[in-house]
Amino acid sequence: MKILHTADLHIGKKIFELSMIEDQKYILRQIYEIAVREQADVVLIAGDVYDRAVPSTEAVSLLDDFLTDFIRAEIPVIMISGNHDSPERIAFADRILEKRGLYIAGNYCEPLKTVTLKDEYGPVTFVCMPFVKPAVTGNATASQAVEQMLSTLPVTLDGSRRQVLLTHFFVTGEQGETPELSDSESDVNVGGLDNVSAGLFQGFAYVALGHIHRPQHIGNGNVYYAGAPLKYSFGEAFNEKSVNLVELGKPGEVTVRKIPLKPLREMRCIKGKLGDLMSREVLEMLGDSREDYVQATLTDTEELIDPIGTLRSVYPNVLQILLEKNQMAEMQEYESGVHAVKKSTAALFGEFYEMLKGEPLDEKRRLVVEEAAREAEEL
Ligand SMILES: [Mn+2]
Repeated sequence: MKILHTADLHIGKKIFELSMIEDQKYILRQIYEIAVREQADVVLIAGDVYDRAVPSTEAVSLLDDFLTDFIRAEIPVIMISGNHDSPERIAFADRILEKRGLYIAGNYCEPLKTVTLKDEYGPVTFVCMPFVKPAVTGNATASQAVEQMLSTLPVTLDGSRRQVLLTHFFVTGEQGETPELSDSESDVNVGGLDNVSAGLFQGFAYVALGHIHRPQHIGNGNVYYAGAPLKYSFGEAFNEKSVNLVELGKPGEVTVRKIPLKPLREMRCIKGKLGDLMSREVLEMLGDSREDYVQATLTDTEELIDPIGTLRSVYPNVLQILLEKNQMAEMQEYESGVHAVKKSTAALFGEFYEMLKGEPLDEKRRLVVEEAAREAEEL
């Protein structure tokens, strides 16, 4: 059985107030095409389907189109809610949709919802464990909640039968190894009561995780975060996004293949003086990449007039401008506050100057300041 695993679609997400819906439409189409090309037998969406509990109308329409494509192609879809989703809204009409091959697990229930599909080796049972706050299950920690939910399962986890789990918790390795995070998981608490050890999932042929946006394997078994299909922050500019194609053979036979995704627009970080970033050489070198989502770090020390407007004339999708001098100033602010008492007036002024200008006082200016400070202190 061929299983396509994705998660953290965050449909409707905005970055820097800009709608990503076009990029999402493009990437979801690509996921659909991969499923068809690879002849996937089922598609798993492991939570955070939408970005918010009450999604925008365009987000709802996009998910509707995405799911309809699969159902028309007779590829079943199994979907659970993540911490960003509203369980009730995600599960709308789920009992009707099941008859057409769309299985949705929204709300927490015990025993967990299961879906059984068959191939030439027999049945494969998919266990749906949507995100839930531990307190709702009557527990203090996510780990206890997960153990309780697993204990009520009508399945045996001795590895003799093929069982696949879909879930959306902060799953760590057996020794507490934490997954590598991105900048776009807005609500991950590392090392807290949210941790769930991958060791709890022994016996599952494959565990399809959502929650962490960087695709990765965690723990000792076949436990994988599919990662988000798109980069949702500039911190992810150098990460590649993908979906997992999982092939289950006889019990015990599992292969996992990462299939890379190619976005409509990349996330690109550029750095330099405003004039240089606008120069013909740089623009020619970038070519079509000028249309990417751009984060520009400007190294100019003098005041700039409307840098974002200027950049936008050649980088239409510039989203963020960082001024290097301000970043340096922020770093120094704390330090100078702490040591202020011990420093001379001239030294303090020197720091103040550097904070504003982004460069230290030169020798000539330093002498002038020292002279002025001495005169003032003698008064
Ligand atoms: Mn997420």
